[in-house]
Amino acid sequence: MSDAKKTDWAARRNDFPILDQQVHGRPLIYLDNAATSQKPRAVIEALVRYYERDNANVHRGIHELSNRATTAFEAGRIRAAKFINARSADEIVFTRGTTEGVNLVAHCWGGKNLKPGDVILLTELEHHSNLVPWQMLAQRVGARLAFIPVTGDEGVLDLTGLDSLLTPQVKLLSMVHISNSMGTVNPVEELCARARKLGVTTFVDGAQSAGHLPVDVQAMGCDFYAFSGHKICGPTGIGVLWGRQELLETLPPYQGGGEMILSVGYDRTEFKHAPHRFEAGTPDISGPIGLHAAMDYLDGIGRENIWKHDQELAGHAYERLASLRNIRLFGPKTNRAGLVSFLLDDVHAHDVVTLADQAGVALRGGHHCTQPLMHKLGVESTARASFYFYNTLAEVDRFVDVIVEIQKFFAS
Ligand code: C6P
Repeated sequence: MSDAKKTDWAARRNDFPILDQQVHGRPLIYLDNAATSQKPRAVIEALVRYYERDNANVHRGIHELSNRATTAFEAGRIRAAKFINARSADEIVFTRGTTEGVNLVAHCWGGKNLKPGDVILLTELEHHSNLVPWQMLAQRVGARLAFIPVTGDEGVLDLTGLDSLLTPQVKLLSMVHISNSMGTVNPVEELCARARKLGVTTFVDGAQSAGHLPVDVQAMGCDFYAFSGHKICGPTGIGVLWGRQELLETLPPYQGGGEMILSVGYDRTEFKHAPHRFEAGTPDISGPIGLHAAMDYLDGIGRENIWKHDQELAGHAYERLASLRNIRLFGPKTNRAGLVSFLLDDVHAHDVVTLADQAGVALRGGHHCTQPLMHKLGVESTARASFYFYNTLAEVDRFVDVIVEIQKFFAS
């Protein structure tokens, strides 16, 4: 029997107090996990414990509470390094989330390394967080963006023209690991290897991957990887940017302020080494503490088990939806991450989500912060169900039954 089969998923579900409630008189079925995940008791209790016993500012006090807070905060950094197999905790920069990770690299790495005429290569699948910061950077330094195309509704990258896209002008390849609107799993190891051979720096947006499958940044072969705590059962407001240490050390600070300095004079400042030079001011202290608990919790289950469970739920949802008429499905048919994206003929995605909500099913409808991709596919929006390990096959069935009811409602 596989480990995935041995996991007691019902017990794991009971770790999430929020799931035990009714919405509009129906049991809540939370299928908006790509937007944010729910929090297990272990994470909630770690936060309460910190605020009840240890709360103090970090890195500056020499009293007991400050020492405890600092130790717990830095333990979160060590845990994050282990979570993604970084070589050292010094490669872990705490951010507010994936978005800030991209902005930090665009500002610090891009500002230092890009010049007019350089090219930033992205994919057509990118979330606005991994697009807008690069547009802003390109405008600032006179660089330009290029895109690896997607095939169409399947949302798979078309790599046939990659060699011609990887021109000598390309200095950075930044790409999403798992697409939040299509469920595509990009071949990031292969793409990083091809870029690396040409001396191109690589950034991987791990917002949808870090909490769903085992991540090893060294094996991935990228230079930067970013993710958000709130999508992996951790608190909001905390995220991780990983960068190769030798690269981080070459970068200028992101923001100026307290805690990122070695010494300050009225006219000049000497900055700390990475990662502290990127963390100006009082950080989100409880964030890494809650994140630590979340990482322990997820690895207690095993991300390979979570991945198998995600795929089982999404595969079942996709198959059942594909058997319906008057539906357009997006994303790959196989090797799909734990979400399904779809449109019912002649029904706006927002209407699907509103009616599903009345039945207790939380979906997301909209452009999913991938507007250019939606335009390319000729749609404004899709409805999306995104799963996590605490969802069940029975919930997937109920979700599809609700979609069938919505179809009938609009057909009548
Ligand atoms: N996607 C979704 O519902 P932040 O907001 O910084 O935690 O994450 C941004 C982000 C970046 N990349 C990808 C691939 C993402 O999916 C997200 C967040 C949410 O799909 C909110 S739009």
